[in-house]
Amino acid sequence: MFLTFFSSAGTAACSGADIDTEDNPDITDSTSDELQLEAAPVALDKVIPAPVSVQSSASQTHTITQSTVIYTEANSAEAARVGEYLGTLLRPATGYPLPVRPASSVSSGIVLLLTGANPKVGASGYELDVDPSRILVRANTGAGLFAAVQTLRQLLPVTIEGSSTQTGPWQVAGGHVLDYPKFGYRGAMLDVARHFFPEGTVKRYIDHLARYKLNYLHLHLSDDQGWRIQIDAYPRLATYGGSTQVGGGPGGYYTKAVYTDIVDYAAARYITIVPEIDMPGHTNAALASVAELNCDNKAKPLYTGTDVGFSTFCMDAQHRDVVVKFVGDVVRELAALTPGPYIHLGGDEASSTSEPDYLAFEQRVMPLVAQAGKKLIGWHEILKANPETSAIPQYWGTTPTDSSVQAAAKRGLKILLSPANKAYLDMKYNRNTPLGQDWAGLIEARDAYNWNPASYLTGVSSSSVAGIEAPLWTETLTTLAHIEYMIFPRLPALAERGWASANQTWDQFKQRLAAQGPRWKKANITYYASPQVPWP
Ligand code: TNX
Repeated sequence: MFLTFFSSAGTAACSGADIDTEDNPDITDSTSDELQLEAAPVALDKVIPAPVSVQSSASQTHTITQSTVIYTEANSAEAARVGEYLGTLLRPATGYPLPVRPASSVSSGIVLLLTGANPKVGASGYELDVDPSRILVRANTGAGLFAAVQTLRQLLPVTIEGSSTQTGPWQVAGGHVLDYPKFGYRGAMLDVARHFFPEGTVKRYIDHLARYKLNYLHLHLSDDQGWRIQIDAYPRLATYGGSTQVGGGPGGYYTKAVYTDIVDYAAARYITIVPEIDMPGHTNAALASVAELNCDNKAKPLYTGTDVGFSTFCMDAQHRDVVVKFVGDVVRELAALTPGPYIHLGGDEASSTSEPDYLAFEQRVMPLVAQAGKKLIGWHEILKANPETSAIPQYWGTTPTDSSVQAAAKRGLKILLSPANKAYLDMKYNRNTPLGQDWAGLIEARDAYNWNPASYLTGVSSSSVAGIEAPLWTETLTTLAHIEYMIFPRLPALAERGWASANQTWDQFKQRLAAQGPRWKKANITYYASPQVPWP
């Protein structure tokens, strides 16, 4: 099913094509094209994800100027931090000082308040009021203010994405927005195991998620090809198990300090990291690093191919306690690095683990997550082992009907939706896409948008859906440009599915999506210029 497409140097490729994005005209690298200034400000309903409700007041345009001040809720360090984040977004292109000060009045400037919001906005939403005298944001939480900031960013001209001073005017359309998310979990995954990506790439990925109001980043930290997180109890996991990747490149791993830095960077953007250690399959890197996890007590060789399903922890009578202790140690160290509520223990494609061993393994390791004070997420195969109702199975099938998922929902479990033929960001867009895979089908921009998470699964009601997550597996991806090419424009389509209440049509959405293209260009973000989208 899985072929090796690339060496990590991007040279070797099978299927006849040498695919290097540098030379591939199909991969739009950003250029410094002159971008045309739009005369009218961006309409309030033209943002992604679509807000819950919008009332425009055409005559009420607000202009941000040299003397604009960002006022934030007095006595709230958190509101001040969001104000500072907004200032950091707006200063480069405007060239304005945009100082951040405690709000005493709400009558001028950009005002971020943690009081007076319509209760409907809940813990993640916001209200935005724009008139000539001020831009007023009200929310109940920092997360709500932060979401409003992302809306505001999209309401400003494309040139706001510039990294040096651009010509204004910096106008924002007048009116009122009331906005809050449909689902609590809106995520993306990055596989840093098949290819390792350095801290800077992960942070940029986080910035991309933040733009579209996603609030979870699942990091796939281990697989057959690499173990990417320092674990003090077993240092060789990272130093040896992390020393290669698909294609044989040098791999890498995150020290605890670097990982914590990523967690903090995400938290400052209201994104929670969900760390995954995949098991009992997808474990060759661990089996290569810790000999006693193998039935013959011999460390496996490192693996740099792209097969799946060949590795397993040993669950025979002599090894099961060793294996369970190993998992417990790893989970404890991981939990200590994780302020968020979830630890993901994988559980997929364990085709080298016998059914009884799989059940015995899961029944012993699943409780370790609760013992470490966290909740379990696992690929939906864990449902075979009857996890407790606080566990979240992540559905990655390609059909809407799955009896184990239906039964789980009936028992009260919430399901996280990642149907591979809709939400997998590593699937090719079309037959000629130079990157990615096609085992779950081809996913064009429209396909990523055209489904409804609330009613997708047969026999599972909307109230049993935790949310959606868009996984990016990286067997074929080696650079930031590759990552961006695969996520843009599908990530915003999926983000809207996780956030928006109204089920807009593709024809409505594609117009808003088209308007993002010039922003990506201006921000030097690589994307796939899908022919389905009427780019300006
Ligand atoms: C299936 S989805 C996998 C991954 C691969 C991916 C490639 C899932 C839980 N397992 O191991 O990387 O397909 O698309």
